[in-house]
Amino acid sequence: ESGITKPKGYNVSFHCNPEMEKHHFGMTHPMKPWRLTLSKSLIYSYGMSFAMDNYISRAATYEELATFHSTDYLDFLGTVLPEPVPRDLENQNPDLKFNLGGSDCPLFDGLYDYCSMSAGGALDAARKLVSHQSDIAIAWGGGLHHAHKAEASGFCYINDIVVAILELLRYHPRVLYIDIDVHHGDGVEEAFFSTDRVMTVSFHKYDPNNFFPGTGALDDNGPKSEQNPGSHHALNVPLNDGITDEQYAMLFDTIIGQIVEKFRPTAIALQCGADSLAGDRLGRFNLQVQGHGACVAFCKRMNLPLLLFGGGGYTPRNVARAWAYETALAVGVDDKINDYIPSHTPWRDQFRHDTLFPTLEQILGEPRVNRNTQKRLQEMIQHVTEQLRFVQA
Ligand code: TV1
Ligand code: CA
Ligand code: ZN
Repeated sequence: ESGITKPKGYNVSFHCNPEMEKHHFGMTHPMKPWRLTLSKSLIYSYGMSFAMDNYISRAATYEELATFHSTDYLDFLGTVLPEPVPRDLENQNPDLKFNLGGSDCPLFDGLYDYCSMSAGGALDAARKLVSHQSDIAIAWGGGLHHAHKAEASGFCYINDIVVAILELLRYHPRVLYIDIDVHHGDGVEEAFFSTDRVMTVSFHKYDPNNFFPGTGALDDNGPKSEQNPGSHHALNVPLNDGITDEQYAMLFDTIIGQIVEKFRPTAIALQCGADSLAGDRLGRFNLQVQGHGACVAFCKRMNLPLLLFGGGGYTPRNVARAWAYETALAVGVDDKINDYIPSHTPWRDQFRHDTLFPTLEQILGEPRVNRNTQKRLQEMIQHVTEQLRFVQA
């Protein structure tokens, strides 16, 4: 009858900033920061705040952002103003500075604040892990994996993941970065191309001509050179449209299991982009909330400090379902979550049945034809196994 209580001897921290959620990329832009508000409402409605340490994160400082980003770029990001007259969306300005101001990465009011708050949440989460105050730290407002050192890309301006992993590396010898967003985690991969202390692995839709960002082929494993300690530490799992929960879980468990055995990470950073769910406005996969969450459950079972980031996710009701379910997995109440909904919750019965696990026809949109063959999946496992022969913890 009582709500969810804090598990003993095991801590989850939840980092968010309501100010971040108020920012707008523009009316038709797919990235909607209010999906964070929607996710948090669902999480709180289930009473999960009582099982976690909840923090309003601060904004990252200029110096913290400069651990990865160039000062030229940060200075420009801090001073550019939104265009007074909105440009035609298709009319891309041909000479964008730092790729800022186009349709993917528009300039909007409070842009610098939005970026520094996203990174602040990720950094706070990383610090809870390194100080052993949390076992799992959650920053759904982070996960902006495309940002480069001196360039915005794909809705991402500041790479909060890189900044947070740099913080983990001050105390951890080896960090495993996993990316289940439907897009390739190119910015994070590139940032750690030349180190053997971070292994990056991204699962994504791959079609070099028709799907952003077009990188992340199976044999893209970083700059190949004898002198580069980072070679073989960038892994990619390029997928086709329509992959199912079963196929994804088989790949994820096999590949991540092998990596953990060989690379022996001391911490895991998992980007949980929810655009890999079925029915996503930009995605192409058939993952259900259960299949997406199974990745979080697998990482949790590794029993290592775990940082969970958000990322993409463009059908807000599904983003909220996935991140609420994954918060429940982190806390350890997923198997009985409906029992915990506080009795005063309005519409309690509606949620109990199908909020987190809607039936197939309500869900997540038209399923796509599955274009992933078992043969191709086996080839990918084979390739990863070969790369791992070069990896020694
Ligand atoms: C404004 C309004 C911007 C409507 C952008 C979809 C829009 C997209 C819009 C869009 C859109 C992309 C490209 C093409 C590169 C461009 C958070 C040559 C309906 C992590 C970023 C995807 C994904 C960028 C981010 C991509 C993340 N797709 N409508 N833009 N140019 N950009 O293809 O990984 O989820 O689509
Ligand atoms: Ca990915
Ligand atoms: Zn994405």
